[in-house]
Amino acid sequence: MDNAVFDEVKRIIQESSNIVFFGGAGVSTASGIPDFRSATGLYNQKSNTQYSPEYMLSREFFVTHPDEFADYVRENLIYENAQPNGAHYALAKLEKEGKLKAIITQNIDRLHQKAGSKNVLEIHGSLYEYYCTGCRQEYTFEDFKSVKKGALRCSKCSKVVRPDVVLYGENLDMTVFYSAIKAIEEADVFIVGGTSLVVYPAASLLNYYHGHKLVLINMEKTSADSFADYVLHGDISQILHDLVN
Ligand code: CNA
Repeated sequence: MDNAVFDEVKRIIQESSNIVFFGGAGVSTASGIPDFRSATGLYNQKSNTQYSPEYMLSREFFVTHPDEFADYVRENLIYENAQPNGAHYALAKLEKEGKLKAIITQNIDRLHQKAGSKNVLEIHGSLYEYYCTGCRQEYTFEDFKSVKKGALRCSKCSKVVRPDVVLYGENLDMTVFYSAIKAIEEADVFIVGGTSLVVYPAASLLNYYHGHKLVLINMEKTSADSFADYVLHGDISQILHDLVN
């Protein structure tokens, strides 16, 4: 990692009171939750089904195979005992100090909130909220967990209960997405990290930043390296911790 860039980013974080963070699965890998696209990610792991993980996380698969979908979520996405890491805590600290205005996350693991962050915009939803696809009755994670195999069915209308996450082929909640755009448009420093920036429309959020302090922190190169103002390659849990403490 480039020490001069690190020192410069540390300085701009110290001087700013309007930082916005946008992150993805790489923010939580140090907490033991695999991402999708790294060598050790979910997309590269062997599975005992004929379907690709991408397809199993699509609206089409959910609608046609609700029980297999629920089993896949239970076995591969839920890490109930995972704890926040240095990245989550560093961002929570910046918010507490009045320096960070919003966290925009593609993650569905609730670890930012576990670390104490308050203004978290979950653009892909959360695995810890559930609703009935028939009557929209809300259910809890505990309800979902109480079923050991297959999907939870609604006690009122018997339809399938699903996690409140955005699947491939589904639209984002535009209220949350517009709040994310507004925060980015108003940001002084925009830190983007732990994301491959290949999932749209999430990745298009970078287009809404108009400043000159775009900081990119990622293990591997991304398509945004060429236009970011500062690029730091490495483990974001360590880098954000070191930048903030
Ligand atoms: P991705 O496409 O799997 O990319 C992850 C990126 O993070 C890669 O570029 C890695 O190089 C990088 N990375 C991995 N570990 C680290 C680390 N320790 N430090 C720095 N960089 C690291 O994931 P994206 O978030 O870009 O894709 C969006 C998907 C992934 C969203 O829809 C999420 O819901 C989904 N996802 C979420 C979780 C979670 O909630 N923790 C886990 C897995 C996937």
